[in-house]
Amino acid sequence: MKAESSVILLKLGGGLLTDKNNPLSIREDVVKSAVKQIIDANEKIILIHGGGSFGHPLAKKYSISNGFNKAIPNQILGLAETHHSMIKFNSYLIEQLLENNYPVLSIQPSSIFIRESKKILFDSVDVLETALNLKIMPVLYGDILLDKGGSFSILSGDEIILKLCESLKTYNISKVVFAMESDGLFIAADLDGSNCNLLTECYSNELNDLNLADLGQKIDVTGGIKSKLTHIKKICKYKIPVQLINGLTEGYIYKSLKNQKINCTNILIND
Ligand code: IP8
Repeated sequence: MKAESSVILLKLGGGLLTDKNNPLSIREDVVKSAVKQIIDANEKIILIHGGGSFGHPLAKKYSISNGFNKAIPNQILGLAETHHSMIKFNSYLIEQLLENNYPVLSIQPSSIFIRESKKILFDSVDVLETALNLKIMPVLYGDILLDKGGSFSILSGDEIILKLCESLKTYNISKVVFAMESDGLFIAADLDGSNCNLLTECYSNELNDLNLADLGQKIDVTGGIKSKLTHIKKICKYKIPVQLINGLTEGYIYKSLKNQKINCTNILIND
């Protein structure tokens, strides 16, 4: 079927919504502000959020991303706990949206994505598109990922975005927005990386030549800035522009959703 309407994929980073230094702690003011901006923008959105202090510390403790390992005590229980912790975080966000009378549908990624060898399988795109048709915002999140080979790993929000870019049928993705705790990608201006400048605009064919500064802020089992760049390159292959914005700057989520000018990183597509 031909794509008729467009949708924005918005990822709210886990580091933005939670306090990564304190396990299981939500930055309530940040979540409330993000929710208000999403509601005010009133656009068609699929919302994806990261794990932050609900996902990463547990995933790390039980070495979930490295798969099944008999030597790790209680690893399977830890897998279940990691998933449940994400549900608790997700429920908080969902409640904020519903309290503001905004129709949302929480979709459990570990129930609709599965790994088979190196591939991640996903065939529930109709659920998301039907929700969008009904003016319901689907909400997904980084989760555990079961593997048909008898193991498991972590499914990051960024990987979910990639699968959606590959799979949406009746919706065009007009852009992917990553709301983070920094203004975007930074270019190292000198060799030791002590000086860096915000990259405000760049074409997708220039992504391989960037001398990115790694501001290395986190314990992130799904990989920091390098893995973000890898995902961005893959998204651009689908001819979808990407915007990296600071979700802590007042009004930026709203402005991004409304295509208003902001100080951020814009990755544009070459014709
Ligand atoms: O924060 C990771 O998702 P991400 C999810 O999008 C877990 O990388 C469970 C650690």
